[in-house]
Formats: sequence, C-alpha cells, structure tokens
Amino acid sequence: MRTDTQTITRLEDYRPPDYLIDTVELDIRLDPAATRIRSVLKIRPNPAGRSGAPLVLDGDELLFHGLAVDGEPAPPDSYEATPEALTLREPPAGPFALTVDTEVNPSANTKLMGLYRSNGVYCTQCEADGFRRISYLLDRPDVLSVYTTRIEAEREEAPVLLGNGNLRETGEVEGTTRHFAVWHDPHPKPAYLFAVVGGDLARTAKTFRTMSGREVEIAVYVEPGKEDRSHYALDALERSMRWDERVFGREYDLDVFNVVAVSDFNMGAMENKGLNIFNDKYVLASPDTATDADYANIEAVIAHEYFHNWTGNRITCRDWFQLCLKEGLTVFRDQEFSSDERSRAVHRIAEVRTLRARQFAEDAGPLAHPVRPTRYREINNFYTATVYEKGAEIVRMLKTLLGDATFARGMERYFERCDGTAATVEDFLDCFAEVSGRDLGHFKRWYEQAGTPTVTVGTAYDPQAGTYRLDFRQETAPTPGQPDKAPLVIPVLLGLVAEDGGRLDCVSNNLREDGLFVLESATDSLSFEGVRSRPVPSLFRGFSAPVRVELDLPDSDLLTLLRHDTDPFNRWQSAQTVALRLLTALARDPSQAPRDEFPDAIGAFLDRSGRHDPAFTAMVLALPGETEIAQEIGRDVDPDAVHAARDRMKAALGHRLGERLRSLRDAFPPEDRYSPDAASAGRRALRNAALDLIAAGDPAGGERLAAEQFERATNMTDRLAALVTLSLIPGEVRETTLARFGELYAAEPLVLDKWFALQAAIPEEGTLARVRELMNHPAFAFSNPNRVRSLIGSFAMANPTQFHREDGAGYALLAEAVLALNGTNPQIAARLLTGFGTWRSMNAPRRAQAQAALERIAGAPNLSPDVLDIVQRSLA
Ligand code: 0A1
Ligand code: ZN
Repeated sequence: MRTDTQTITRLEDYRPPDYLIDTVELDIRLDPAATRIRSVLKIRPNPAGRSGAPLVLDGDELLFHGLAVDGEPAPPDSYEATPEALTLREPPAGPFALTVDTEVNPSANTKLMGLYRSNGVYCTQCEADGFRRISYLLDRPDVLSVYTTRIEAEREEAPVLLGNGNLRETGEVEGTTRHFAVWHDPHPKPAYLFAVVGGDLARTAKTFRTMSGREVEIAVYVEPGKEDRSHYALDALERSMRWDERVFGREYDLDVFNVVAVSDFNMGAMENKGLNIFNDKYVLASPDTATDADYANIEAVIAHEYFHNWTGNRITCRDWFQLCLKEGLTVFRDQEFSSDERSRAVHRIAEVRTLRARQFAEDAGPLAHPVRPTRYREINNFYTATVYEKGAEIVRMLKTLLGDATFARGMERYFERCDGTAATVEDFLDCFAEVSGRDLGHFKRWYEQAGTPTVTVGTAYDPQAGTYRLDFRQETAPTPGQPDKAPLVIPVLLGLVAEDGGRLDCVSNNLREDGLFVLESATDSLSFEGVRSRPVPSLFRGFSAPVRVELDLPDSDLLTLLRHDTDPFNRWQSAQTVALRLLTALARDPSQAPRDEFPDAIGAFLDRSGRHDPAFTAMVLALPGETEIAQEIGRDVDPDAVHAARDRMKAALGHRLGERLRSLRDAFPPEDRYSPDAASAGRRALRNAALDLIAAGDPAGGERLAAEQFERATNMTDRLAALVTLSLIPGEVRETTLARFGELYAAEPLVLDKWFALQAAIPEEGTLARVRELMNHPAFAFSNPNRVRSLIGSFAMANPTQFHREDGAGYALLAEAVLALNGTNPQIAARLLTGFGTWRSMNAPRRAQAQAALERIAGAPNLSPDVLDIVQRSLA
C-alpha cells in the first residue's frame, strides 16, 4: 500500500506568505469547453515573509497561455508554468503587476471544484482550494485581495452574469452576440470566497432595508419555471438578516446579496461574498415537493451561509486548521437562529440527536480528529461533523461558562478587533479571555483533544444529615495519534428534583445561581446541605457539554424526570435513557421479552401530552436510532440484533399504545392549507410518529392507515411519511405505492432523491438487489452528488443491517461506488467512503469483510488523494 505519496500539511509549519496580492482583476470569457481567463494581479513582497523568495502561484489542471510582468511579456527562462504551479524565479523587489492567461474546460469539470457547468449553468466552487482550478494565484486563506471581475458570455446561453460584490457595469460586446458584466467587491477576501455564475436563471427579489437604513437588493436565482419554489428561501434570508442585526448587531455590507441554486453541488452551500451558491435542495421548496424537514433545512442553511458574511468572510481563517473558527461559530449562530424562530427545546433535541449520530460516531472511530486538527493530507476531508457540530458545541459551552452578557461582549470584541483579518482560534479566545478576565488556556483543550469524554457520576444521600453529594469523574478514550488524554473544562448545568416532582430547596458550596457546576479536573464532587428528601439529579441540562454521561439512576427516577423535570431537554433525555437501556439489553440477549413498564410510562406521558408541544411529544415517541444503540454497545456489534431489538420495542409500544396513538392522530387532523411553520410541522410530526408506531404494532392496520394517508395527502410531508411507513411493511401495497410515487414525481429530481433514499434504507435482504437495480434507473447518475448521496449514501449511512451484511455484499457495493467516483469526483468518493467509519466496532465476521473491502480500495490503482487519505486512516 502506498503511504508516502501525499504531503502532510502541519499546523506548526505555518509561515506567512512571501507575497501579498492587493488586487485581482479578472476577465473571464465563458465558453462551454474553452473558457479563457485573464488575471491581473497587483503583487508586493510581504514584509512578514522571506525577502527575495521566488513567487510560486498555485494551479490545478490549468492550461497556461501566457505571462506578462508589468505589462511586458515575461522571458521564457524567467518562469516555469505547469498545470499545478506558476513560478516566477526572481520577482521584482517592489510592487509589480502580473498578467496571466489561462484556459479551462468547464464542461469536462466533473470534480465540481473550480469553474464547472451544472445543468447548463456556469458556476464556481472555490473553497477550500478550487480557485487554482480557474487561474494561478496564492490560493490560501491569509492572502486577502480586492477583486474586480468582468464576466463575458453568449447572451443567449447566459443572460444572467453574477459576481462578488456590487454590479459596476453591463454591456454588449460590439459586433458579437456576447455581453458582459463587471462586478467589484470592495471587501478584501481570500480566493476561496470568489465566485461567478452565468446562465439562464429566473430571479425572485426584494429590497431589504438595513438597520442603518441602507437598501440592499436581495435575490434568489433558480432554474426558470421554479420561481414559485424560491419564496421560502428569500423569506428565510430576510429573517436571517434581521436576526443578525438584532442579536449580534451585524449589518450587511454590500448593495446586493444573491443566492443561486444549482443542481450539481458537492456540499450544502457556499458563502461566496455577496454571491452564495447553493445545492438546489437547500433552496427549492413547495408544499408538494418539500417536507417540513426540507423547509427547516433550507431556513438553517440560508441562515448559515448568510451568517458567514461576518463569521467567515469579514473575519476569515488564517489557515485551514482554523476551519472551526468560521464553521463551528457559524453553526452555533444558525442553531441559535433556528431556536429563536422555532421551538428552542425541540431544536436542541434535534441538534443533539444529529451530534450523537454523526459526531460521537466519528469521535469513536478511526477518523476521529480534534476540532482543530494539527495535520491533514487533504483538507476537503475535514469538513466534518467534528469541525462543524462539535465546533458549535464548544462555542455554546463558552457562552454557558461566561454567561450571556460576557459572551456577547466577547463576540463584540471579536467583530471589532478581527474585522478584515485572517484570524486564529487563539485570536477568538483572547477576546473572551479579555472581557471575562479569565484564563481560557484550559478551556482551549476542547479544540485540541479528540474523542468524546465520558463523565461518570456517583450519588450519595444521607437522610439523617440532610446531605447529598455528586461525585464526578471524567475520562476520554484514546483516539488516533492521541493515546493520553487530559481533563477538560466541562460545564454541568444541573438541578435536583424531589421524588414527588416538587422543588428541592437546598444549598451547595459550589454551584452558580443558574445551576452551573464546572468540572475541571479528572474527579470532583459537589455537596448539598439541607436536603430534606432523596433527590433525583437532573444533570447536563440542555445538554450543557458534548459528553457521554454514566449515571446509575433507577428507571423509576428517570421516569420521575420525564414527568417533572423543568428542563425539557432532560425530560426527553430521561425517556431516551430508559429506552436505550432496554434496547441494549434486548440486543445483547434477544431471549428477553420487552417489558410493559416503558410503554406504560410513555402511555402516561401521552395522557398528559395535552400540556406539551406536539413536536416535543413526537420526539419522545421516537426511539433512539440503531447507530446510537450500536454506539452504546460499543464493540462486537451485531447490527441485526440491534435492529431486531428496536423493531420489537417499537412493536411493543405500538401494540400497547395503539388506541391512544389513534386518538392522538384524530386530535390532530390534517390541516386544509399547508403552512411550514414550526407549530404546524410539529402537529404533522406527531401524527406521523404515531402512524409509525401504530404500523409497528399492527402492520395490517398500519398499512391501511398509511395507504389512506398516502392517497389523501395534500403535502409532501404527509405523503412521504406514509410511504416511509409503507416501506417497512413488505407486500403488494408497498410495491405498488412505491411504483406510483416514482411515476408521480418522475420529473422532480429532488423528490426522486427521497424515493431513492427510502428504498435504500429498507432493512431487508432484498434491498441490495433493489439498490443495484436503482443504480440503473434513468434518473440515477453518478455525476450528480445528490443522486449518489440519496441512493448509495442512504444505503451506507441509514441501513445498518444491509450495509453491514455479514456476507460483505453491502461493503462491496459501497467499495464499487467509491471506485466508480474516485476518478470523476474524488470529494464525493471520499465522503461516501466515510460510511465505513464504524467498521471496527462491528463483530468479527463483519470486521473481516469490511477490512477486506477497505484493502481492496487501498490497493486500487490511481487513487485520488481524497480517497487515499480516508482509506489509509480507516485502516490505520
Ligand atoms: N463553507 C461551506 C461548506 C463548503 C465547503 C467546501 C465546499 O466545496 C465543495 C463547498 C461548501 C459551508 O460551511 O457552508
Ligand atoms: Zn459554513
């Protein structure tokens, strides 16, 4: 196996650039196969760099056409041009202008990095290092330049021409059928925020008046004919802009803000300055084609990209090790926005579910890495749940530790001090250390140490003395490259609940008024006095730290919390903990019979559910997922046993609670008019969670209900939920309904994605053949990342029993797909490959199969750096 073919980039090797580029003037002549780019760079030596060093500009698969220095053609021996670099051997000692001509082929660009065509629309993707696929440049985030971009194209092919910044000029190219637009972005930015778009696009727009009274044209561009699906995104954008003004005091800083939806995109969306480019799945929404979850995602992604304007663009990253500086912080900001716009408690539960399913799993496997890694071979492989979601949890912990007011002052200082700079995690933390007067050196370990800490808690109650003690111990298991772990600063928000649910008035030596206890060492204790009855501890309220908690409370105590805790997160968590205990026991020993206590407790909860938000009740009804059960088991996992345990528990719940669930559904009949607001979505979520359980307890009855809901549904949320329920009940009805759905939405790629995904997730032996057949479906294409993710990604990530088949056929399928994509789109290939992330926790026969599949990939010829990096780390 090759091990030394890739260079490793290390954080400790960071050096400032030898040259700075003050301005970049681009002239881009769009053409499907031969786009020409002329770039004029105003360059000067960086006083902080090495003087007299050669100038090495980055390139990637570029066709070089010519070079001039200060307007004079450069002599051939003064430089070297390869597709990967342009080196000027002895650059002038002072400022100079470099003019470079390059050519690229957008139609042949299947990697979807740099300039490419999606459905006939020219677009770009430059993060992390895609600019170098357009023209030679110092393609690193600490080189900030002012960009002016002239874009030229055939008017008929590309009537819309968009760039970063403000529009300066438009016109015809005389004597031709071509036209042009000139865009100027006054804010210096790194190359990864550069973008252009050219195509036939339909525009929906409105005027936004900023807090200081400036008028900004905000617009969403989509494929013509889909304008009616762009309104929700535009509305979400307007709400995001208002929220950032109100909550963070951040005002938008250009005259226009454009969002463009494209159908081929490697990720979710991209925050290019003033010109966000989106995967169309995070823009297009109509009640008939998008679910409530889609609407919520659109709102969150629109907000996320917009919030980057300050956390990412105005303040960018010094180097890619600092990725969490913009991503963790921006995820935190979009989560806060969604929590304000929707139900905070329900949103928090959803965040934690995602974190556990994705990030905890990553942290427990061979790809575990710190939120701020210290080395990488391929940066594109570090857009991970750890950098994003755990990164957001770190910011949230900072807020919890410092308190809202101090946190707000820290953010204010960060915006003031670091505006216009390429910053580091240290710069960020310094602002909070200064305003709080605290040393955050220890806290910083969260950025440096990988792995999910486990906090074990013991309790001791002395009724005679009226004292109560909580004994905490924290531990983090070794992760790749980090065998020894140090204690972290762990904020524990807690409260004590009386057994009868009443308040327990007691005093503690070491508890902040709002119930915060900070665990800073490996072990520590917290004592209470004046405790008149045995307390039930409610720990890590609101999930105050991204840790696993081990606490041996009897189920009855947990059910007390489900009933009485004032913290909604822990009300939900306590039911999950009981369920998880039962599920792991059942998975380990299938001879057990599910007992009735849990269904009865959920039944009692439902009887009181009139007091709850329906969305919250729906969350309580959803059992922990198979991934979470597998994580709890930890090693030698048998995914079939996990699945069977969960299935039996669902059936038991459905069986025991059938009547109540049916009357719950009756209490929330479908609404005549669809509205995507959180309250309506919550009612639909509850109806559909009930349907899911009813069908588990009574498949024949559930099938009838679901088939009826499918027919009558007036929106995609209810129709898809019915189809998901049906997909779990083998038989004629399922097959005919699936076929009908496929025909009904044959012309809707984003809806077909849901259809692909749900079929790939059917936990039955026949699914492998079904997936193979769907790979030949006319709507499936390896060239479209959404199709690949929906079919292959869903199979690998959402169908544990079939992906981890004991015969290895699931692994073989994924390996095949990875190799099929390795050459054309390495980013997507590498991301798919992370589906193997949990292979080491499987039981022996599966481990052997997974290892063999990974080794086959590792041994394949011409592996991309992206795939090579993941496969090697997975096997290490
Ligand atoms: N910065 C974007 C994520 C992103 C990263 C790389 C990309 O390349 C294909 C695209 C987007 C975000 O956080 O939304
Ligand atoms: Zn982001």
